[in-house]
Amino acid sequence: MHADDTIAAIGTPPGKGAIAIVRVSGPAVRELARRLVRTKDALQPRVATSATIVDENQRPLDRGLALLFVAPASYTGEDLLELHVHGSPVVAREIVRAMLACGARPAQPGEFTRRAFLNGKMDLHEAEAVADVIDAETRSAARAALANLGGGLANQVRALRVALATVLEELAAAIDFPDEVPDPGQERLDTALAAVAAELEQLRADGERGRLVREGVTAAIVGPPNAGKSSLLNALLGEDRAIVSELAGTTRDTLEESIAVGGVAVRLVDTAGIRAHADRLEAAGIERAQRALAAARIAIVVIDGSQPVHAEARALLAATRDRTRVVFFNKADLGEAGAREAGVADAIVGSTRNPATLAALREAIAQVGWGGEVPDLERPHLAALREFAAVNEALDALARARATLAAGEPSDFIAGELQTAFSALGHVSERVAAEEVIDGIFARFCIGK
Ligand SMILES: Nc1nc2c(ncn2[C@@H]2O[C@H](COP(=O)(O)OP(=O)(O)OP(=O)(O)O)[C@@H](O)[C@H]2O)c(=O)[nH]1
Ligand SMILES: [Mg+2]
Repeated sequence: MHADDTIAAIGTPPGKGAIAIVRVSGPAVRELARRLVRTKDALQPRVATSATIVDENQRPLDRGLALLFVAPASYTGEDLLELHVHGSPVVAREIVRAMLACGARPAQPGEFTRRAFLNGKMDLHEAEAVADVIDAETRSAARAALANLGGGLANQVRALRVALATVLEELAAAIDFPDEVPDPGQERLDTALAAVAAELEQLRADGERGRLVREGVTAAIVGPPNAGKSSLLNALLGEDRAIVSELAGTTRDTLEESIAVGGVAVRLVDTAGIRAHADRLEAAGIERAQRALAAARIAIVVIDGSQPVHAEARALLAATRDRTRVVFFNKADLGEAGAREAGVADAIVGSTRNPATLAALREAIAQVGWGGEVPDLERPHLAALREFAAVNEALDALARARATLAAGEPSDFIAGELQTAFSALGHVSERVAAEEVIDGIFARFCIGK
């Protein structure tokens, strides 16, 4: 499949930088290179060549490096030219403008990668991994995305499909030629299906871990006014992000910042102190706090532990009892009377000013949030929801097939279920997807990728 138009875009982020990269891909690339790139010697594929870039009227725009890739040995599978120029947004824009003047058109977000997909350079799983590498907020997320670059997942799932197809063929042969081909036997069938199911379970479990490191979790910092919620946000963040004051009701709006805890991005949401008697403005803040609490995966309940625990704090402790939460009694430097009296198991008693308390809180967040440190994910794993859906469908069908066998039904009864599992897995391993799925994937990309 070859596009008949040529796309151009700046591949580096907007703003000043050391280098800006302009990319252009498509059938007109070599013609564009002839018109816009002046070099001493002819451009050789894959050789970085010092060049003067000129506009459509041959006026010099910049000096830089030109890199030509010839189809199909390029990222997009088409002729592709990269110009590395000085990192001025004006220069890069002028070069793109000259390319457009010579017949190229501006690239859509993700269009280079989309062409790579259409030209068979990568499957959808890998295309999404490209977006995930770019979106990664933590080192673990980047590692996990990297594990998905390369066709590893498709190959693994394809092998599982072959295993299912072999079982289906054996069943078919036994049905068609009952005299020559023996029935495969319940035990042998179950062993084969169990092995496929176990591998799918592993892909799914790794996929859940991948989603955690990729997407991170949200933790709402909630508690009565003046408990030290904003102080906690600032301390965990290591900067004075939120306003802190001795006045109750300082924080009105929710405020969100990300930190990395044990390889996982944690979005901390500081909220307004929750109390019953509040003015209108404060009440609006409290409502937002309640919403943030409801939406968060983890509740960090902050209470002034140096004072007797009053009704509002008790109500919040009761309301979050069945949630994934960390209870923190703050201001231990002033006393621990309240913390002792409340008697909450696993509560952390300490101070936002004490580094040991902060370390304990980070540890507790990782423990309640996802069971501790997340090891890096270095195997290919499920990433997109449609991949999870396909594997779930296959696992369900396999479970039904195994139940049928266990119930002593004739083995050809399971053929339909195996067919279902086989087709479902095709959505992961084969390059088939509805146009809107493809559109959805590439809409995530930035322009120039
Ligand atoms: N002694 C002591 N004071 C603290 C500690 N942590 C915070 N504070 C103080 O407690 C007061 C309230 O802190 P904030 O972080 O603004 O409390 P908050 O929970 O965000 O309050 P609201 O936004 O009003 O709901 C400030 O004067 C902080 O300096 C601590 O560990 N020990
Ligand atoms: Mg506050």
